[in-house]
Amino acid sequence: MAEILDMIELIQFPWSPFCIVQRRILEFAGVKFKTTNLPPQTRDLVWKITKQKYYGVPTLRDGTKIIFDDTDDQQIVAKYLDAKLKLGLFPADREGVQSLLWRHIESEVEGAAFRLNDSQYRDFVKPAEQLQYLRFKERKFGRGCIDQWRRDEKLWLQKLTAALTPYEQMLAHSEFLLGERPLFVDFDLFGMLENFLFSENYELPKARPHLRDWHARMKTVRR
Ligand SMILES: N[C@@H](CCC(=O)N[C@@H](CS)C(=O)NCC(=O)O)C(=O)O
Repeated sequence: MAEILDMIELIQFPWSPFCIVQRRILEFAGVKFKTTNLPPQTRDLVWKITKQKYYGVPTLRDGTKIIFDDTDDQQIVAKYLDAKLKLGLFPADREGVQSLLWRHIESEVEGAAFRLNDSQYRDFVKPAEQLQYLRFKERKFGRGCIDQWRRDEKLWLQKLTAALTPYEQMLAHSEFLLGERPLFVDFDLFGMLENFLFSENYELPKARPHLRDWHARMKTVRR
Protein backbone atom coordinates (compact mmCIF):
# COMPACT_ATOMS: atom_id res chain seq x y z
CA MET A 1 0.00 0.00 0.00
CA ALA A 2 2.80 2.42 0.96
CA GLU A 3 4.40 1.61 -2.38
CA ILE A 4 1.26 2.61 -4.28
CA LEU A 5 1.06 5.89 -2.38
CA ASP A 6 4.73 6.60 -3.17
CA MET A 7 4.27 6.02 -6.87
CA ILE A 8 4.17 8.91 -9.28
CA GLU A 9 0.70 9.18 -10.81
CA LEU A 10 0.33 10.31 -14.41
CA ILE A 11 -3.10 11.72 -15.17
CA GLN A 12 -3.63 11.39 -18.88
CA PHE A 13 -5.68 10.18 -21.74
CA PRO A 14 -3.96 7.39 -23.64
CA TRP A 15 -3.61 9.05 -27.07
CA SER A 16 -2.61 12.53 -25.90
CA PRO A 17 0.73 13.32 -27.56
CA PHE A 18 1.99 15.28 -24.57
CA CYS A 19 1.00 12.52 -22.15
CA ILE A 20 2.75 9.87 -24.23
CA VAL A 21 5.97 11.90 -23.93
CA GLN A 22 5.86 11.73 -20.13
CA ARG A 23 4.69 8.11 -20.07
CA ARG A 24 7.64 6.99 -22.19
CA ILE A 25 10.05 9.02 -20.03
CA LEU A 26 8.70 7.22 -16.94
CA GLU A 27 9.05 3.83 -18.65
CA PHE A 28 12.57 4.77 -19.79
CA ALA A 29 13.45 5.63 -16.20
CA GLY A 30 12.32 2.18 -15.08
CA VAL A 31 10.31 3.43 -12.11
CA LYS A 32 6.94 2.09 -11.05
CA PHE A 33 4.21 4.60 -11.80
CA LYS A 34 0.48 4.68 -11.98
CA THR A 35 -1.65 6.08 -14.81
CA THR A 36 -5.13 7.49 -14.33
CA ASN A 37 -7.12 7.91 -17.53
CA LEU A 38 -9.59 10.75 -17.92
CA PRO A 39 -12.09 11.08 -20.73
CA PRO A 40 -10.49 13.95 -22.74
CA GLN A 41 -13.52 16.20 -22.32
CA THR A 42 -13.76 15.73 -18.52
CA ARG A 43 -11.05 17.40 -16.48
CA ASP A 44 -12.62 17.67 -13.01
CA LEU A 45 -9.90 15.65 -11.29
CA VAL A 46 -7.13 17.90 -12.64
CA TRP A 47 -9.08 21.04 -11.79
CA LYS A 48 -9.57 19.78 -8.26
CA ILE A 49 -6.00 18.68 -7.49
CA THR A 50 -4.46 21.80 -9.05
CA LYS A 51 -6.77 23.90 -6.87
CA GLN A 52 -8.48 25.33 -9.96
CA LYS A 53 -5.24 26.40 -11.65
CA TYR A 54 -5.14 23.95 -14.59
CA TYR A 55 -7.36 21.58 -16.53
CA GLY A 56 -4.85 20.10 -19.00
CA VAL A 57 -3.04 16.82 -19.19
CA PRO A 58 -0.47 15.51 -18.50
CA THR A 59 -0.67 16.35 -14.82
CA LEU A 60 1.51 14.49 -12.33
CA ARG A 61 0.86 13.73 -8.71
CA ASP A 62 4.00 12.90 -6.74
CA GLY A 63 3.08 12.51 -3.08
CA THR A 64 1.74 15.92 -2.12
CA LYS A 65 3.26 17.66 -5.16
CA ILE A 66 1.18 18.39 -8.23
CA ILE A 67 3.13 19.14 -11.40
CA PHE A 68 1.79 20.51 -14.66
CA ASP A 69 3.05 22.61 -17.56
CA ASP A 70 0.87 25.62 -18.21
CA THR A 71 3.36 27.08 -20.70
CA ASP A 72 3.87 26.34 -24.38
CA ASP A 73 7.60 25.88 -24.24
CA GLN A 74 9.09 25.30 -20.79
CA GLN A 75 8.77 21.50 -20.43
CA ILE A 76 7.99 21.81 -16.73
CA VAL A 77 6.75 18.22 -16.35
CA ALA A 78 9.64 16.59 -18.21
CA LYS A 79 12.19 18.73 -16.37
CA TYR A 80 10.65 17.73 -13.06
CA LEU A 81 10.96 14.02 -13.92
CA ASP A 82 14.44 14.55 -15.30
CA ALA A 83 15.66 16.19 -12.10
CA LYS A 84 13.90 13.79 -9.77
CA LEU A 85 14.93 10.61 -11.57
CA LYS A 86 18.36 11.92 -12.68
CA LEU A 87 17.84 11.06 -16.33
CA GLY A 88 20.17 13.56 -18.00
CA LEU A 89 17.65 14.39 -20.73
CA PHE A 90 18.42 18.14 -20.64
CA PRO A 91 22.22 18.53 -20.73
CA ALA A 92 23.17 22.21 -20.54
CA ASP A 93 25.27 22.11 -23.71
CA ARG A 94 22.21 20.95 -25.69
CA GLU A 95 19.58 23.21 -24.12
CA GLY A 96 19.59 25.73 -27.00
CA VAL A 97 19.25 23.23 -29.80
CA GLN A 98 16.71 21.14 -27.88
CA SER A 99 14.52 24.20 -27.23
CA LEU A 100 14.49 25.02 -30.97
CA LEU A 101 13.66 21.43 -31.84
CA TRP A 102 10.86 20.96 -29.32
CA ARG A 103 9.14 24.09 -30.62
CA HIS A 104 9.18 22.60 -34.13
CA ILE A 105 8.14 19.15 -32.90
CA GLU A 106 5.20 20.54 -30.89
CA SER A 107 3.93 22.74 -33.73
CA GLU A 108 4.79 21.34 -37.18
CA VAL A 109 4.82 17.66 -36.28
CA GLU A 110 2.09 17.78 -33.66
CA GLY A 111 -0.26 19.86 -35.82
CA ALA A 112 -0.34 17.27 -38.58
CA ALA A 113 -0.17 14.25 -36.26
CA PHE A 114 -3.14 15.06 -34.03
CA ARG A 115 -5.38 16.13 -36.93
CA LEU A 116 -4.77 12.82 -38.69
CA ASN A 117 -5.36 10.82 -35.54
CA ASP A 118 -8.43 12.82 -34.50
CA SER A 119 -9.87 12.33 -38.00
CA GLN A 120 -10.13 8.63 -37.05
CA TYR A 121 -11.68 9.26 -33.62
CA ARG A 122 -14.58 6.88 -34.15
CA ASP A 123 -12.08 4.03 -34.12
CA PHE A 124 -10.75 4.72 -30.63
CA VAL A 125 -13.18 6.93 -28.69
CA LYS A 126 -15.91 4.87 -27.04
CA PRO A 127 -19.30 5.34 -28.78
CA ALA A 128 -20.82 6.83 -25.61
CA GLU A 129 -18.09 9.51 -25.57
CA GLN A 130 -17.97 10.36 -29.29
CA LEU A 131 -20.52 13.18 -29.19
CA GLN A 132 -18.65 15.00 -26.43
CA TYR A 133 -15.32 14.40 -28.16
CA LEU A 134 -16.60 15.83 -31.44
CA ARG A 135 -18.14 18.81 -29.66
CA PHE A 136 -14.94 19.44 -27.68
CA LYS A 137 -12.92 19.47 -30.92
CA GLU A 138 -15.43 21.56 -32.85
CA ARG A 139 -15.60 24.15 -30.10
CA LYS A 140 -11.82 24.49 -30.27
CA PHE A 141 -11.22 24.20 -34.04
CA GLY A 142 -14.57 25.14 -35.59
CA ARG A 143 -17.64 23.33 -36.86
CA GLY A 144 -16.86 20.43 -39.19
CA CYS A 145 -13.13 20.48 -38.37
CA ILE A 146 -12.79 16.72 -38.10
CA ASP A 147 -14.64 16.08 -41.37
CA GLN A 148 -12.38 18.64 -43.01
CA TRP A 149 -9.22 16.98 -41.64
CA ARG A 150 -10.45 13.65 -43.00
CA ARG A 151 -11.06 15.21 -46.43
CA ASP A 152 -7.59 16.80 -46.30
CA GLU A 153 -5.91 13.57 -45.21
CA LYS A 154 -3.47 13.52 -48.16
CA LEU A 155 -2.41 17.07 -47.49
CA TRP A 156 -1.83 16.45 -43.77
CA LEU A 157 0.15 13.29 -44.55
CA GLN A 158 2.32 15.31 -46.92
CA LYS A 159 2.80 18.00 -44.27
CA LEU A 160 3.75 15.42 -41.69
CA THR A 161 6.26 13.75 -44.01
CA ALA A 162 7.78 17.14 -44.83
CA ALA A 163 8.00 18.09 -41.15
CA LEU A 164 9.86 14.83 -40.50
CA THR A 165 12.58 15.49 -43.10
CA PRO A 166 15.09 17.18 -40.76
CA TYR A 167 14.72 14.33 -38.25
CA GLU A 168 15.31 11.76 -40.97
CA GLN A 169 18.47 13.65 -41.95
CA MET A 170 19.69 13.73 -38.34
CA LEU A 171 18.98 10.05 -37.80
CA ALA A 172 21.01 9.06 -40.86
CA HIS A 173 24.08 9.93 -38.76
CA SER A 174 23.29 8.86 -35.22
CA GLU A 175 21.13 6.43 -33.26
CA PHE A 176 19.19 9.24 -31.59
CA LEU A 177 18.46 12.80 -32.68
CA LEU A 178 21.41 14.48 -31.02
CA GLY A 179 23.82 11.61 -30.53
CA GLU A 180 24.13 8.10 -29.24
CA ARG A 181 21.69 8.37 -26.37
CA PRO A 182 18.13 9.74 -26.26
CA LEU A 183 17.53 13.28 -24.98
CA PHE A 184 14.24 15.02 -24.27
CA VAL A 185 13.59 15.81 -27.95
CA ASP A 186 13.63 12.10 -28.79
CA PHE A 187 10.80 11.52 -26.32
CA ASP A 188 8.99 14.61 -27.55
CA LEU A 189 9.05 13.49 -31.19
CA PHE A 190 8.14 9.95 -30.13
CA GLY A 191 5.04 11.22 -28.29
CA MET A 192 3.78 13.16 -31.31
CA LEU A 193 4.33 10.15 -33.60
CA GLU A 194 2.66 7.68 -31.24
CA ASN A 195 -0.35 9.99 -31.24
CA PHE A 196 -0.35 9.90 -35.07
CA LEU A 197 -0.15 6.08 -34.96
CA PHE A 198 -2.75 5.64 -32.22
CA SER A 199 -5.75 4.86 -34.47
CA GLU A 200 -3.68 2.10 -36.11
CA ASN A 201 -4.87 3.37 -39.48
CA TYR A 202 -1.53 4.96 -40.41
CA GLU A 203 2.10 4.02 -40.49
CA LEU A 204 5.28 6.06 -40.51
CA PRO A 205 6.24 7.10 -44.05
CA LYS A 206 8.27 4.45 -45.89
CA ALA A 207 10.36 7.30 -47.25
CA ARG A 208 11.66 7.98 -43.73
CA PRO A 209 13.57 4.71 -43.07
CA HIS A 210 15.99 6.04 -40.44
CA LEU A 211 13.08 7.52 -38.54
CA ARG A 212 11.26 4.17 -38.66
CA ASP A 213 14.29 2.39 -37.19
CA TRP A 214 14.68 5.09 -34.51
CA HIS A 215 10.96 4.77 -33.67
CA ALA A 216 11.41 1.04 -33.03
CA ARG A 217 14.38 1.81 -30.74
CA MET A 218 12.43 4.49 -28.90
CA LYS A 219 9.64 2.05 -28.05
CA THR A 220 11.82 0.02 -25.73
CA VAL A 221 14.88 2.08 -24.84
CA ARG A 222 15.74 2.06 -21.13
CA ARG A 223 18.28 4.19 -19.36
N1 LIG B 1 2.82 22.30 -22.56
C1 LIG B 1 1.89 21.29 -22.06
C2 LIG B 1 0.89 20.99 -23.17
C3 LIG B 1 -0.14 19.97 -22.74
C4 LIG B 1 -1.34 19.94 -23.68
O1 LIG B 1 -1.46 20.67 -24.68
N2 LIG B 1 -2.28 19.05 -23.34
C5 LIG B 1 -3.52 18.94 -24.05
C6 LIG B 1 -3.89 17.49 -24.28
S1 LIG B 1 -2.77 16.72 -25.41
C7 LIG B 1 -4.60 19.55 -23.17
O2 LIG B 1 -4.92 19.03 -22.11
N3 LIG B 1 -5.14 20.71 -23.61
C8 LIG B 1 -6.18 21.40 -22.92
C9 LIG B 1 -7.51 20.98 -23.46
O3 LIG B 1 -7.55 20.03 -24.22
O4 LIG B 1 -8.53 21.56 -23.10
C10 LIG B 1 2.67 20.04 -21.66
O5 LIG B 1 3.72 19.74 -22.27
O6 LIG B 1 2.27 19.38 -20.70
